[in-house]
Amino acid sequence: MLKALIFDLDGVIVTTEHNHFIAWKRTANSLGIDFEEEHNELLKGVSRVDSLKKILELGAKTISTEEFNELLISKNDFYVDSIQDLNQTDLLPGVLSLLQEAKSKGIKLGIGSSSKNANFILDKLAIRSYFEVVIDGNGVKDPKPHPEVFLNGAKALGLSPKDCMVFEDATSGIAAAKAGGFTAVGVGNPNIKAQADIYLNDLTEFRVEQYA
Ligand code: B16
Ligand code: MG
Repeated sequence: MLKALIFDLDGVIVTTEHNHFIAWKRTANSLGIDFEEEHNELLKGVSRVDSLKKILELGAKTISTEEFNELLISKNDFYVDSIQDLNQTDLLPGVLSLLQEAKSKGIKLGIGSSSKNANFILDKLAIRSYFEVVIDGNGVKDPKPHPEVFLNGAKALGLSPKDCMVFEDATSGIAAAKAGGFTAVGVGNPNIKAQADIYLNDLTEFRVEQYA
């Protein structure tokens, strides 16, 4: 029985993935590393620290801890600057109506994001009040593909993973959802179609009554 929907944020609720890409491309290029959309696919849903590690691997580069930490700060400053004007019109198709419908049917709602900027983004989008729990990159020890972020979400909602659906746009997130025993719904990224339990082009395709 479906009791809760847990949403990834970047790429499912809002298209901030392109902003992450531009910010990481700038960081990678400053290190002399080529970075294109196909490389960015590997970073979707991946924590900030692990993303920079992957970029360094890609360029077979080693840097000091000090430089590593400075790059994390400058990437985030650039990224946060680029999303200052984010607002409710930036929500992906079907998000608002799905949140409203689920809420009216008594289905609980949560966020399970790797992003440390999740609350800032939810406030910009003016949808924070829909969610009973927001688990983000600040409260998680093991990032996606580890299931911790979603398991913490289910626990905070007082539910078992089998009663929750997880909506994700990234390989790491689908892997995390499946490892945690959730139904993994892939959204808007054809690369994860085969990996997900259910696949939707966007959230307008999801029918609550089919599962509730
Ligand atoms: P931040 P999600 C993830 O958010 C993004 O997909 C990923 O590209 C980003 O590196 C990660 O958050 C960390 O974000 O730098 O803002 O803490 O898709 O899990 O909602
Ligand atoms: Mg995502």
